[in-house]
Amino acid sequence: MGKILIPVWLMLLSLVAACSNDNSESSQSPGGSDEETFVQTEAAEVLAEQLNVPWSIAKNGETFFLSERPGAIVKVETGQMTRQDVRLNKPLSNAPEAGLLGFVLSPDFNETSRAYAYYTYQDATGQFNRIVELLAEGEGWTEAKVLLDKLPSGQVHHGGRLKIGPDNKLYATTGDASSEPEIAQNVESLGGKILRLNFDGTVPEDNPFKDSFVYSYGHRNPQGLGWKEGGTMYASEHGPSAQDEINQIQAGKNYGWPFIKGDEEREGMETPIFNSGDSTWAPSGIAISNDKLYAASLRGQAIRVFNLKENETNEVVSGLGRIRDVMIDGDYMYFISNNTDGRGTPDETDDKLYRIPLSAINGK
Ligand SMILES: [Ca+2]
Repeated sequence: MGKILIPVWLMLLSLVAACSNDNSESSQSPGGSDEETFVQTEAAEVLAEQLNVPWSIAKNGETFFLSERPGAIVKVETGQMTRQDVRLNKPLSNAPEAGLLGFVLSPDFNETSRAYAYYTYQDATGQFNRIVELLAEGEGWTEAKVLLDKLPSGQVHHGGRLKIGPDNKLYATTGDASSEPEIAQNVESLGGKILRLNFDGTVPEDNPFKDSFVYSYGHRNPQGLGWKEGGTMYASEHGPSAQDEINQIQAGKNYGWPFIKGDEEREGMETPIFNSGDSTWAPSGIAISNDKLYAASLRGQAIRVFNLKENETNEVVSGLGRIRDVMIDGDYMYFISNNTDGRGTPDETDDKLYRIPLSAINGK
């Protein structure tokens, strides 16, 4: 029906990539082929390549810091790429979807060299996620302090996104740890939640539940967080096999997992503002600008835009494989591919950090 600019051979490659995978982060051809598609992939410029399962993008001036799931930070500065060691106090888990995930620079990074990270570890006590403060020292990073430990972890669904809100608090997404989805409904558990922390690891006094890090609950595996101008918060979430979600997040609210999904409604629970229906986006990082929410899409192999005013969605970047994170700064959108995560079909230059002018993707 619509104008589809994806070359046929890329569509075929996507279909080939679909065959060996079976869960929500996995790789498949884009759904919703009857929708209008605006794809401006030709305008994307490569800023770094040969990244190893990159997970999140942080930027300070014109310097990028990219977390890699196996446990490194890649610094990209004036075209030079340095892979920096991260000295963590616990052994990283090598479970599927696990490892060094979220990474954000402290707002006072230039003075303090501080950053925050979210990682999955495995030791004699089990497998958990933790949120830590990292310090940049020379050409590496050291775990300086634990802010929050023993976040539930399982076979998959580790959550992992960190973002600093417009209120200058640290937010984190946690997954339902896959084996016990009902923990998402238990506000005493920190799994299946969006959490809100002070930078020193204490509970903000104005959190919705007294003495609790829980900001919202009933989440399955959220991996994207963002705020619209004016402060309205949004999150992306992986659905059970399709039915991926974009939610508007409000303090103290219940987002329904595992009781409702897709369009379903139940008293006391929030229905997503967008869901993928029978197709799968597998949305991870998000970025918001001018009432448009852009989501990195793994299985959807695209960046998908959600027009928050018009309540419409379509793909804006496609044909580069799995996309893990997206950020907007100034006139550009930056994003990282995720073809080396074991569920894609990488070439010898994958994965990559890309830059595309916002003017090239605001065609709709
Ligand atoms: Ca939900």
